[in-house]
Amino acid sequence: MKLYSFFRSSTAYRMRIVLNLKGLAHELEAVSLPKMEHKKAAFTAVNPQGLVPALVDGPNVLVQSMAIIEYLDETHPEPPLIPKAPLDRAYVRAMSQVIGCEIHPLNNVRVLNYLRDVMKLGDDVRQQWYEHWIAEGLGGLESLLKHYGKIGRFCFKDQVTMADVCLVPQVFNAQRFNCPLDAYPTVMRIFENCASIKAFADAHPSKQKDAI
Ligand SMILES: N[C@@H](CCC(=O)N[C@@H](CS)C(=O)NCC(=O)O)C(=O)O
Repeated sequence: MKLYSFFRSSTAYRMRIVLNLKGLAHELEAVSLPKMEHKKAAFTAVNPQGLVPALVDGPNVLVQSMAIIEYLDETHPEPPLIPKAPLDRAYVRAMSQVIGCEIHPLNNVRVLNYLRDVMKLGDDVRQQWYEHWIAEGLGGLESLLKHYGKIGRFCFKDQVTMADVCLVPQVFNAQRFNCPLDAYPTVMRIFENCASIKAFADAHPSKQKDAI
């Protein structure tokens, strides 16, 4: 397999964690977002949407990190990243989607660039925007994790799932943008528990060859 990745991309970070957890051999092809390589023909030939990650598996190219996670979980079931029982599956998908649908898209590079280049908003306002959606999203996640009472060491009992795979890169991003995180002790405990697992540690942006 080949993963098109940028070290700081949180969606590519999700993919690196999953490939490591499942022990799947892969090569990494770096696509620099600051250099706009994701919009150049060499990459749009792979993913016409011009977003990382993209995963090449044999003759097939897969896009959208959460769809790829589900694909890898179906084709390489061990260790499972989505539980078996329908209610548990819905719970794990829901926790994942809080991050994947309600935080990440609002704070993505192209959104921040649009706020700067088209809306002409300064750094302070863009930081306020970033922190607001982190607070909304992680605050919601913290409440939901407590509400459902399914947490153990991880979002779902003591089993690493897609929800943890989404949580860790999102917290990394929030830390990178100096967002206050004290209000989310459950999220942060899960984040720390994941950090001690090699598959997560090896996927960390600072460990990547393209880190700048
Ligand atoms: N929903 C997509 C989002 C992919 C995405 O937005 N990737 C970001 C990096 S985390 C990207 O390529 N951004 C480039 C840009 O915004 O121009 C997924 O989960 O794969």
